[in-house]
Amino acid sequence: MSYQPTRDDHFSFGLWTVDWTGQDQFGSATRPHFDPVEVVHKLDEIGAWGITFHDDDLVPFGSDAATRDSIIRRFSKALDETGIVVEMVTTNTFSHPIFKDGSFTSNDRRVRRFGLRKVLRNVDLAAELGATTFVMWGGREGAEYDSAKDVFAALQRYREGIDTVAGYIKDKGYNLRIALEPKPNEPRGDILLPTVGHALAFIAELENGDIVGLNPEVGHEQMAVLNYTTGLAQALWANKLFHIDLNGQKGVKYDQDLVFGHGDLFSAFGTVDLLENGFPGGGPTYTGPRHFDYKPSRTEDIEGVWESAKANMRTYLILAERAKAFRADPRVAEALAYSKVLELSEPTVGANEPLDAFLADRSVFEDLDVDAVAARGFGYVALNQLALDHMLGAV
Ligand code: GLT
Ligand code: MN
Ligand code: MN
Repeated sequence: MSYQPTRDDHFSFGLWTVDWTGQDQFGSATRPHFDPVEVVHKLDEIGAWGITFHDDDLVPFGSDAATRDSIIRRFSKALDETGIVVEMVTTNTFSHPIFKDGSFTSNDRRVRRFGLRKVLRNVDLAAELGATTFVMWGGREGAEYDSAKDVFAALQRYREGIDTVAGYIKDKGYNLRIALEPKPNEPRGDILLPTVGHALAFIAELENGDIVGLNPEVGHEQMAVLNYTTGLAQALWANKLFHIDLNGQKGVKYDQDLVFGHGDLFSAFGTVDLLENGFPGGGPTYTGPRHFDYKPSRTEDIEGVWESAKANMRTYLILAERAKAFRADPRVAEALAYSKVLELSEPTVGANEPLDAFLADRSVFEDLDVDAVAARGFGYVALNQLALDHMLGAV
């Protein structure tokens, strides 16, 4: 197999990903910026389907209206020429110094009002360019010191902000949904909505939560020592998996944004298996874009940037092929049956079993051979080895 991506794979990239110049906290840029129009053409050439961006990635912060219009016109022309789709748009509420204490949750009300206007303006642009997802990553919404933030008030303001944006989307009749992106820390010491679970609990408190879901990122969950695939699964269960950020992370350290699969490969296999094949026992599936939010390493030159972009898609396609083979293998079916994986889909109390009957059923409790049940192994290791064999092609 060639692992050559096509439009049907729905791979998309953030403009800020391939356009990262390598500037970090310890050193200056190792590469120049691209012209966004060139990025659109290059993504088309390597087989991607979509592009995403922050307002400021495309139109520099503070540009006047005429400059903004002409940049957007030029960019749209490149989209038309290539067929590359803008599937998601997001807002930069973290780079400019005004956002040093956050945007929707800054202690300074003037900043909150400015941030809200910046986001609402960007919602209009997202709708104009046909995006269907509006990501909100609150990287600066947090604090370094517990004494610095009234977290109750911060959550009130966060809710106010998101509800206002969601209400605006509804009023305008835009075909857009908001996807919140959790992250535990970096750049703030602690960030609000640090994990998928926190964000789901927050969404449940919103007035307009019906159009608010999640955009979980591999590395962000792994920075919190959590299982990304399990996070995706719970978001799917809640019907809130609106978008994904795929990348790689090696354990608990700074946010690495490596190529997908270049961190925890086994976890990446589980992720692709879930995305491509769904839950073993059925249930909701993810049908959105396969979006990469990675950074081409600072060591790479321009050719290396595009090689690394291709590496994300190639890894995904390899894992997709392997995950399909894993699910189709009769030995896997046997191992799944032995492990009772599918038995978990059966309700614990039967649909037509009154609770009285359940309570009176001596075979469930009094007469159950507890030791015999306890003695039986589940065979999960053998099942997992089959997953590894398939992942490595050792079948
Ligand atoms: C920033 C962050 C990413 C988010 C982007 C969306 S911005 O690059 O590190 O994880 O997805 O705002
Ligand atoms: Mn990241
Ligand atoms: Mn991200």
